[in-house]
Amino acid sequence: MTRRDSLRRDSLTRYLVEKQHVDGHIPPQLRLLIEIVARACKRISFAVNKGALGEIMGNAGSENVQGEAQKKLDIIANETLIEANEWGGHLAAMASEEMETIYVVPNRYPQGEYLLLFDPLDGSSNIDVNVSIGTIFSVLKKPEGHPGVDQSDFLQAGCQQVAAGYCIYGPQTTLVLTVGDGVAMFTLDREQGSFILTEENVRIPEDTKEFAINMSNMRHWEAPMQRYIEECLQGEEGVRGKNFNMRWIASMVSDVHRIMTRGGIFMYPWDKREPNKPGKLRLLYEANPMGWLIEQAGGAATNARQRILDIQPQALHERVSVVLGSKNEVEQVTRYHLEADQAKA
Ligand code: P6P
Repeated sequence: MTRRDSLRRDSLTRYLVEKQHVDGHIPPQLRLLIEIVARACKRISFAVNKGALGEIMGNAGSENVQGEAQKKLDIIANETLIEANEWGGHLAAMASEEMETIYVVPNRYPQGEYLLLFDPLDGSSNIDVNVSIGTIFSVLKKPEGHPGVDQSDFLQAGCQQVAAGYCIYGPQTTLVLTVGDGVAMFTLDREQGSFILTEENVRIPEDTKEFAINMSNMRHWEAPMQRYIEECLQGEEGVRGKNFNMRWIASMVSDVHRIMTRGGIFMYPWDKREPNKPGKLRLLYEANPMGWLIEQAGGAATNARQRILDIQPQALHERVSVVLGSKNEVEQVTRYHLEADQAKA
């Protein structure tokens, strides 16, 4: 490797240009979209990092479509993504956890062929306690064959995504991205103001000894989920023959980033507190983008019974159970649920 190569740190722009020209993997409009989302995430990162100095902490005094209290930063992040993307000519519409209906690009701007979905600031309950949070995004192509755009255009299975990623606002601000040929990580260089490629071809170990779940809900889970966790807790004396460690940050982006970095399994299962809800997390702008990233890194993602990316959405803010991470552990949890279903049948 020459000195120049050893010093070379590809920027996000260079990485995307090479994907566009060298691999022919992403069209110019999709490259533009990803770069604009990255710039919006950079602005969100600067706002988040201001903390109490920025008059941006605490609740906004409003609720989102989920009935959850909105943080001031939830609204700032949402508006940042809308304003950054609406004029560029690459989008037809956007959907957000913070907006009940889709946001159609105003007629005063050129219309594009892509749909952008996002959770603008996931884990925002952690903002006031200075724990890492993040932005999650997913990109679909608008279905052809009809003029205009409506909510039904967003109801596509996760396997239809053309790009997905998240940006974690922690000790470092890191953008994690896939366009369908593996996962790359870009760390924000605050001096230059640009995202620099710091990891390529991310791989998740197929086995793990670390699980992430909110244990306080254990009594509410289905029996197969209780069985899996009980076996983990039995450690090397139990049927698993190994000791497990537990993590729960209550910030999906942070828990997923740990898994992308060193493996693990993350679960947010159905529970009987709200039996009509399949889970807490949202399919279109949380489970689908995270599920694709995990699969692209060699992991697996199911709703405890089927592959998340195969689920056909019925509603924009549809919820789903989530089991994702190291392949062999996800398969074990899924197998327990399917065996329990068969035993009931
Ligand atoms: P709980 C954050 O509100 C979130 O949507 C995910 O980021 C996180 O994994 C989960 O909810 C935490 O939920 O019930 O443990 O607070």
